[in-house]
Amino acid sequence: MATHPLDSLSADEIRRTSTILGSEKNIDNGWRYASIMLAEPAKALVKAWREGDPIPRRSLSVLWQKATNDVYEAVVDLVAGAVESWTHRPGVCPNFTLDEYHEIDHALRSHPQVVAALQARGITDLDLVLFDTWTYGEAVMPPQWQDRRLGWVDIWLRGAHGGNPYAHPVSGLKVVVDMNTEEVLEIEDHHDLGLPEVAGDYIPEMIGTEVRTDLKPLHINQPEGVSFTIDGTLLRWQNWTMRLGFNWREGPVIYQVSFDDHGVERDIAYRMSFAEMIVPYRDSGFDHYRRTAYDIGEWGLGYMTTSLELGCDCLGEIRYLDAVLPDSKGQPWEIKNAICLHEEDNAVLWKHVDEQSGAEVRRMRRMVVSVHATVANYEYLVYWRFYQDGNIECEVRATGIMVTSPLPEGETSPTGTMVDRRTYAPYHQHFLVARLDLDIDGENNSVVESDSFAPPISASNPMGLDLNVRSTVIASEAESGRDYNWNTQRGWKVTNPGKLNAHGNPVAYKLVPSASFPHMMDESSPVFLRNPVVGHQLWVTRHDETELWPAGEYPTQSGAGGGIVDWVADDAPLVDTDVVLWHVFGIHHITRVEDWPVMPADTVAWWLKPFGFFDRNPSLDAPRSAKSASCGSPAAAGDCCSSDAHGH
Ligand SMILES: [Cu+2]
Repeated sequence: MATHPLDSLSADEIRRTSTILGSEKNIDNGWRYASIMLAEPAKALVKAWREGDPIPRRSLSVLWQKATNDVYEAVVDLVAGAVESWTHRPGVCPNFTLDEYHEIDHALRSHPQVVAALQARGITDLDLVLFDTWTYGEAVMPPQWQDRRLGWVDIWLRGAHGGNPYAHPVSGLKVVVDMNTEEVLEIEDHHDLGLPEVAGDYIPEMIGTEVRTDLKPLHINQPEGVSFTIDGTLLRWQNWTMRLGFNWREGPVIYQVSFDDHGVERDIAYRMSFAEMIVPYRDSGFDHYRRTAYDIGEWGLGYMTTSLELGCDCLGEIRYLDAVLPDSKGQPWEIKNAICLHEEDNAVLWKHVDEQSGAEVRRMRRMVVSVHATVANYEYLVYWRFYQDGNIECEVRATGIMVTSPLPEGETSPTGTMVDRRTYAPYHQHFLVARLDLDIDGENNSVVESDSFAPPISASNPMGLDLNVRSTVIASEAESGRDYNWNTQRGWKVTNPGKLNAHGNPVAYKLVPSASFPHMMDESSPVFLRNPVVGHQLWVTRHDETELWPAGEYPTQSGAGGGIVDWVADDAPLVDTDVVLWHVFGIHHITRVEDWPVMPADTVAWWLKPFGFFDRNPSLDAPRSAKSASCGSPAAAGDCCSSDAHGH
């Protein structure tokens, strides 16, 4: 039973949705569900909702008829038990589903022509073969099949049973399939560069690596329990309160984030999530030219989320939340331990050592909300972290196995790094788009770009020492595509012009972008035209319930345009209004040999930091460490530090 309008759909609600649609719309086995998720009530309704009020419950389904490829969106009122809307969406292609992925694998395994093509290359043990279905962008779809639900299938070969499934690319061989009929439309046999003898395995037992035995156990215990509470989906920790959701597309969604500022509950964000991920491979070769994965819109970060294991994925006193998602028949399935909640020690929060008062030091603790997603060869580890000083950090780690390709003996590639014998890993980029619906002390916010600069030497600045900050209001959507500027250490503040802090300045949170990179694409190229959102590192839009997917609502098989560029076209004013930030960040992956055969996690992060939101350091209430009776004593300070009267 839902206890709040933002609670994600339960297994019962997913089942009820497909039951109602089944009877009202005759949905049978000729149909598939791409998704069923909570149809979120409008923000104003959620904010006005009080405990005890009726809870609106609606689901949003996307489903299609396999025989005709016709796509429908259905809103089901779960309280009334009736279909509320049923909308035909011509010309769009819904996300691919896990069920289809497995069915295509099954079909190709026994397809005579596919088996023969593999045999021609000396591949006879089908148990070693992995069929990896990808979706297309419209620009690279074969023209005769533009109206189909079309998959192209990469083929990989393990070196041994149980070995790395992505060890050996079967290069030059792709299968084009109709996802609805499971029909093989074409076997593209472009070239055969053989199977170089690569060292592609990484499991110690398989490769005889001697694993070190001198790593001592590291235990993280909280004998008195954790400092946070989880009540349904409501998480409280120290001064923070937030609500957690989960859906097939975005994975975790963090709602209604607020901070208790000396008894006053102050809003910071209404909704934060990852809205899209775009991974173009920057290599025009036959093996790679179709690779532009939209892992969120095409496949779903939620669908790709994997169960976490205590002691392996997460260390310490962990609380897990399970996730419930629909399969392609509209039936619920569960991801056990999908979201990990725990506290972490993170060294020192603040400290000063003084001759008279001694050392005053606080340990930094952070509340972490994390998920892991396995998207075919890659894993993405997502960490939302909340700190005692009001900071929010969003970190993403990429690990897993890189896509590789063989080359003729003696050749190298200008678009990749040699990582093994006759084998290179193409350069690629992982763009992520975070959707940040911030509400800084309410909805009337403005966004200010902040640049540092050095004014010229003048009478008032004779030594040229001065450093100033210039603030530029992003006044309307048309001017909202903004780039990071290293030369000015640019950041973006979301301010509330109607709410001043004790020092007379509008309260604000600052987006500190430290994981940004330029797109480096020709702006006339299909890859850029299909996802112009990567053209800038920040976009700002006026809040609109319907604007959720910045690279298009249906990016699968999409062409040019859609999403953010359409939304900013009306140039809505952005001053003193409800704003949404879209932050583009990620990993510019110039592949390394050390990333092979399994990639050590590459880590990027950005921050939301209070900037005059509080009147001073909000973490003065952080307690001293329990065991640190000696930490604060002047004697202890005198022992270890000589008196130093100079400030630095
Ligand atoms: Cu990468």
